[in-house]
Amino acid sequence: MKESNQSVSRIANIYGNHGLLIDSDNQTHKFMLKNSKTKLYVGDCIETNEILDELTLIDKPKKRINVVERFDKLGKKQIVAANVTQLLIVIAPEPEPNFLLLDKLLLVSELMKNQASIIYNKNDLSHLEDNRILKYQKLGYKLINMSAKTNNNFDALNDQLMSQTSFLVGQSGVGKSTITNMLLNNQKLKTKALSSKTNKGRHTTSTTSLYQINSKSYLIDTPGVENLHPAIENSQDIQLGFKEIKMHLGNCKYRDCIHISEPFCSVKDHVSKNEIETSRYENYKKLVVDYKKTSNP
Ligand SMILES: Nc1nc2c(ncn2[C@@H]2O[C@H](COP(=O)(O)OP(=O)(O)OP(=O)(O)O)[C@@H](O)[C@H]2O)c(=O)[nH]1
Ligand SMILES: [Mg+2]
Ligand SMILES: [Zn+2]
Repeated sequence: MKESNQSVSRIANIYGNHGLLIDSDNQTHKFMLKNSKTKLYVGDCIETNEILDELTLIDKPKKRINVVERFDKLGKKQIVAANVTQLLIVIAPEPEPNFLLLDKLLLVSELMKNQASIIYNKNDLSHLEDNRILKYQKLGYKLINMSAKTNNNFDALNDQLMSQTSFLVGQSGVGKSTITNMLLNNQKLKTKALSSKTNKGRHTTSTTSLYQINSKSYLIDTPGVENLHPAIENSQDIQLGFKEIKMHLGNCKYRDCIHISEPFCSVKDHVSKNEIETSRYENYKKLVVDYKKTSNP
């Protein structure tokens, strides 16, 4: 038995009412919930007086700072992880980036008031020259240009992880688990080659797991999470996820302008002057239309 004075552990994974937790010394222990009705998520913080070698009984988690949500197969909201401080959105030359998904993930992050960075992985396959990607740097997002395969620029990634609970997201096959493996060195996770026929990634990671990188840094690897759910209350919230739109709010004629068909719209004005990228504005419109479809079926 290990005695520790009210130290905080984090939930690493959960299967029903049991799973693994990581204590403050990066040791993994089995736990079981005292009450199977208690809601517990990966990333939850637990105050533990004593950690037992065999099985630690858990009462309830500490108050969460936030949760990451997605839709399950039936379209129901589901919590994927808790207490995340940054989203690391992974893209790669292969599979071909989905920019609508990238903008949606940036929206998720902005609404969570998290910081977001973009990882361009697999730069061994293709140099980062794509203006569609480089433009995100101009918007103020950090862009980490790296290769998990050749270990290129891993220091930049390590710096970005310091004292954060980072949530790796992105299309299946971009290399999230490979990046996690590089960071962990020894704890090998499963990764699988892209399907050669379609070049699409296979869903190899099937559960969400938290890993400790060092005493203050944690990383959450998830299966391709294309159905992450932004915490939108109404369509007005979507503009808050686009920095270059947000900076013009309040300058349109109508206070509740959503910048689609209204006259005297400052946002549309900046789009027509090419001061707001058309592709970003088009994605903004798609997200508004999509949201309206799902909220008023
Ligand atoms: N050339 C190259 N291949 C890479 C790199 N990183 C990952 N891969 C390959 O890309 C494929 C998919 O990697 P994974 O790490 O399984 O991708 P993932 O994002 O975890 O995918 P899901 O778990 O399905 O969401 C594997 O064949 C990796 O070897 C890289 O930097 N360069
Ligand atoms: Mg994976
Ligand atoms: Zn407007």
